[in-house]
Amino acid sequence: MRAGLAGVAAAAVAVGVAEVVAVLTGPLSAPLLAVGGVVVDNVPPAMKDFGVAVFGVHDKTALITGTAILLAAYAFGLGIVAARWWRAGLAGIGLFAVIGVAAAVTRHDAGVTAALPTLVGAALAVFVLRYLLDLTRPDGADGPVSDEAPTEKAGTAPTAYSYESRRRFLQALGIAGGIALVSGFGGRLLTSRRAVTQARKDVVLPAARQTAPPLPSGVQAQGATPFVSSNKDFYRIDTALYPPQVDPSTWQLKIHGMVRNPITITWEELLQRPMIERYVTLACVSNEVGGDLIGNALWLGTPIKELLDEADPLPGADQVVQRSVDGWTCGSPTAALRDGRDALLAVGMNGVPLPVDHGFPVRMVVPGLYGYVSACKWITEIELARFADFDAYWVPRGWSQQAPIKTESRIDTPRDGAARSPGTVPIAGVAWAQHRGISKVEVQIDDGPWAVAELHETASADTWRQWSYPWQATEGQHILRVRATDTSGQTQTSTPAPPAPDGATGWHSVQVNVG
Ligand SMILES: Nc1nc2c(c(=O)[nH]1)N[C@H]1C(S)=C(S)[C@@H](COP(=O)(O)O)O[C@H]1N2
Ligand SMILES: [Mo]
Repeated sequence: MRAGLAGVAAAAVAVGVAEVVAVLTGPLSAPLLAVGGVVVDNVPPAMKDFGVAVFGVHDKTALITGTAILLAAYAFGLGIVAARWWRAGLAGIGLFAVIGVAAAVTRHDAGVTAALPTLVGAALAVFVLRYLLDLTRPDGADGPVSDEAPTEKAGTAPTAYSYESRRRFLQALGIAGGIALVSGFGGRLLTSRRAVTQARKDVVLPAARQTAPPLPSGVQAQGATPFVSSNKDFYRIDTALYPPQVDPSTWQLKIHGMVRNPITITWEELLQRPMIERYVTLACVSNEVGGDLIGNALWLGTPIKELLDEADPLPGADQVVQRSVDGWTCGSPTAALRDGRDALLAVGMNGVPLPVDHGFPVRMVVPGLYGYVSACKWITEIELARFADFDAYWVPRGWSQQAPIKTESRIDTPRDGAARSPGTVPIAGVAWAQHRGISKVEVQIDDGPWAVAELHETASADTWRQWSYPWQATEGQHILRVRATDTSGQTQTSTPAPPAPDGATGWHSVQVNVG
């Protein structure tokens, strides 16, 4: 037990101090985040249907916690082994170092310095473990922990622990724990102070040459989700365990590949370009039927079409590959980005610079395409290519190369399992078919006929549309269903499909108890 605790304490000091070193070498070079990042990038495609494929905030916390628990278990065992056979303990720490270093230096754009946090941590772990283990020697046992493999005699040493030896051990354990906590949290704090928060505060967004038309007064259906999602409530999905910190003063966008005129533009140059403001509803392909991985915001940005026209893509360049500073990629059809839709290289979200979590300083926003094929955050590179020649991040992981957003609808009120009194019960929700637009929403009560819901006004075909329906509810348990039709005349299919490979289908339904 004591030896196990010594192992855990040594690992905690290693991880904590590594966080301090990582203040200099970058947050992703700290062993926990580095290993977590490797896990994120290597989740087997077979797990894609469990929604692991896109990492929301909760998946990230779970992943880091899980990695930490595994490490603690490993360190506990290592302490016990090391108490009997020191060299095996050393080898165990060596293995930890190899894994941590390998993970850190293979992260996108990592230099050799990314190895430092793990190396410093591992070296300290050796000393801490040795020191603590020596304190765990029972009184009367001679010398330090054995360097040799255990012999028959090992373990037969006297086992009397005096009060004094226990006190010394616990004291040392406490000090090690304190060092781990202070360095771990201190390192994190210093890292966050190096973040781009201040640079973001200093940004003054240019005025839009063309502002979005004011929202019609009737966009909001009572009981439906807010028509404009606040930045705080806007869903967040990405593979970044620590959001990339990109200083606008050093930001650049390179447009190259199959183009006649490669272009590189800086932040200053980008802000000089004509900006427009548009409401666009983003949606995640991993959204389940009825799910909330969808949000609508007012984006400020420059039309990507104009930049692409200047770069002048070569014939055959049917894919616009977007790459973020952390190496993530997505690919959109070149035709979609040049067909006149409001595809933006965006710098503003709901009147403020992009939040760091949503891609500060620059991201793409493309009406009508799922986020994983169009909405690159922290973008730094655009490469014209052929779909036949390049698969972006999620494609080898089991998702389609091309993924236009499917026509979908959702009931926001009543919630599933809600109770209501008989009489008029408002049903309301949202429907979306970005860039085509919604033309009809229908509601079905139990197995009754489909009834046409009232469609509320909306900003454009690129935004979701709210709907409502006054239901004359009768006593009993009822199932409410919704389906939408887009302006191309397509009605949502009733056939349920999971999110992979190109978006979920099926009708959203809720159960309501009236009584
Ligand atoms: N750099 C980067 N950009 C990214 C992703 C990512 O993992 N990394 N995820 C994409 C996905 S899957 C979606 S749905 C949208 C979500 O954007 P949001 O987090 O601003 O809502 O971002 C896209 N852009
Ligand atoms: Mo997504």
